[in-house]
Amino acid sequence: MMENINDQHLNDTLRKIRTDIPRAMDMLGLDRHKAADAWAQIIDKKLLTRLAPDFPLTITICGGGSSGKSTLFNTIAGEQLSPVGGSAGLNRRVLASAHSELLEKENFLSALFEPFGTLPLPLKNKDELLSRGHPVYVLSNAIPKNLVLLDTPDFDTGAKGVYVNRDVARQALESSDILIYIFTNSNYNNRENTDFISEMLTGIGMRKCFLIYRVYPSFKTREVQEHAMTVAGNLYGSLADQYVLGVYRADEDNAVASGEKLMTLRPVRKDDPSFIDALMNIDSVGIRLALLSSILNDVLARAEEFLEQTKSSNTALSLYLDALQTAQSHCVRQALSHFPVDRVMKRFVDIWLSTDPPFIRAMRKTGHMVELPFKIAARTAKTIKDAFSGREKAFDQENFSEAVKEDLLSAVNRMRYQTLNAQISVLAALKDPVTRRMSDAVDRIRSEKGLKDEDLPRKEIEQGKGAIKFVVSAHPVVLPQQETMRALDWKSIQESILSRQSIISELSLDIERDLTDLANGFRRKMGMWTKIRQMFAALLNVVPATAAITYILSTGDPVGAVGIKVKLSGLFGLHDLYALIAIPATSGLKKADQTQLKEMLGPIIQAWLNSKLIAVKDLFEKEITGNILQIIQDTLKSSDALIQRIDDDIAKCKKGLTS
Ligand SMILES: Nc1nc2c(ncn2[C@@H]2O[C@H](COP(=O)(O)OP(=O)(O)OP(=O)(O)O)[C@@H](O)[C@H]2O)c(=O)[nH]1
Ligand SMILES: [Mg+2]
Repeated sequence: MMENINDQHLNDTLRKIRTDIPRAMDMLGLDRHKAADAWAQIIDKKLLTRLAPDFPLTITICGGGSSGKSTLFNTIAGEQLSPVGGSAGLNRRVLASAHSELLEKENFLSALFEPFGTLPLPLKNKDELLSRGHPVYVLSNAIPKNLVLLDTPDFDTGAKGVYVNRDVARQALESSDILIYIFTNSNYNNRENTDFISEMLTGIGMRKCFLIYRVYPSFKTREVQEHAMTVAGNLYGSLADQYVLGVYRADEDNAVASGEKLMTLRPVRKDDPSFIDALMNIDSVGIRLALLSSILNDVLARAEEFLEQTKSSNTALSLYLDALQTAQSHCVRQALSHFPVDRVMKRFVDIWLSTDPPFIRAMRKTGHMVELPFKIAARTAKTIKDAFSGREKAFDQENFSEAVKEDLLSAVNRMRYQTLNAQISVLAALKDPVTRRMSDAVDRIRSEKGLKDEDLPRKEIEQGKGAIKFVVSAHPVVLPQQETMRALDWKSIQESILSRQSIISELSLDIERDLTDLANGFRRKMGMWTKIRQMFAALLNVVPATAAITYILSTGDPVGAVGIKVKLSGLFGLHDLYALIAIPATSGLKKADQTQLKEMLGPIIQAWLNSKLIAVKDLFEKEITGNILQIIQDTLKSSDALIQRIDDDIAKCKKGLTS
């Protein structure tokens, strides 16, 4: 397993994951926060570096302000290199030190400081460390040749979560291999401090550390040990034994404070070697490989978590797409609440007559055949309309276009509201295949951990309606486009849509063709002209009446309704779409005539509505939803591909590690 860590393929794959995960998260509008950025930093700093396994380990002194970090640094170096003083927060930048043999090696410094993104400069004057700036280095032949020692700024000077030096400290700690944590009696049990260090030690990859307790000489070994164990427990939990390399005490000494002496470090556990011996004997290759493999495992585990988040967001996006398209279907349907039966029928009759075989036309001219005076029939409509009751409303020609306008206006307003709202609320029929998909998506997203409750999609069974109500938050991906749309002049969009109102009532070329095909079809089926006459008689009796009837376009089979029921080709999410043209009881049709009328009108209604449903949907997409739908579809397409690739790459890495 360990040899594989420096494997080139593994490195390349890791590099891909490292760029793909933030890209996927950005693509889906996920907030990367610190988590994903810190993860990427670790990969850059620890896994994608070109360090040879025998490269010296970076050992970093860390601790709260004025805990004695610089004093300890000087103690290890054997001379006063780093400034020490009573006011916490003295050191403002990182100081590195190593043996001259190392520092003189070509490219050593650039490799060492690669994680910092800047080359260090030699320390000229101790005071440089008192102001912020690039890291500096100083030579010290007292430092074991397998180590590079860092002195860091404190991470706790400041107040209320604003720590002046923490970012600099964090950068150094994240790039180091071993930590030396120095604490005092006043801060050993400070959870905020140990939590921060613990994150550095155990966050991604497990690092080992030395504990240095700066303590009053009067403290008994048992007390010192107890306090040190508290610290170790706070840092590593139950794993403390495996990761604490040694515990040392540095007794308070005025000679140290006055700069006359360096610290004296004594092992707390009596069998431990001296601190310097412990440093000298560090198995740097072993520690590096163990660290790299634990970082790699954690990095992959984190990658899987991030990938889960992106998958969940991707699911949420396709759920939103389904909800938006379902909402659009409802609005399109709403725009087609009225059906101009009279207009369609009149045209059909015209087509029928004009496609009559010549001998019938001739007969008609000579009066051998009953004329079909449609105008007269239409006039009777007015007298009949008063007979209708309940939901069956009456419309004449002018009212019809008013009604269409009203339908269209409320449909487009509803569509805009759904598109721009913070959430879509939509009913989906239980029977629709899309409902299953949406329902599964809701379950999957809700089972994800760490999501805010108000953002979670919801579903409720609507008792008695055979439907599920979905409430789906607008996905982050659509927010910018929603903003753009809000800034548009809605009045003029509305006008533009209304100016196209005729697409609902007009007899388009498609419909002309459909009606002609139907006429030919009927003629072929009927054959005998007596039958044809019979049929027209029925039509004439009834068409004026039906012309005045509101038709009901509904989902779900309108069982028991009296009228002409037609199953339409499904709109998105509305597969069970029916149109019903009520036939009033007053029409006086005989049962047989009714059946014939249904046979005749049914296909005409069907052809008309199917073509209108598409026309209105196209209009909505052009004027309202098109851009958002496009953005969602594009994002889904590219994030699907990216997710798949990351999935494969993570699997490849894991396979590489276990083989
Ligand atoms: N009496 C006593 N004072 C010490 C000892 N070690 C350090 N000090 C003093 O504690 C103060 C802080 O020490 P530093 O080494 O500067 O502490 P630091 O952790 O580097 O502090 P910052 O860089 O400000 O974060 C200085 O005045 C030191 O002289 C010790 O063993 N005994
Ligand atoms: Mg210091």
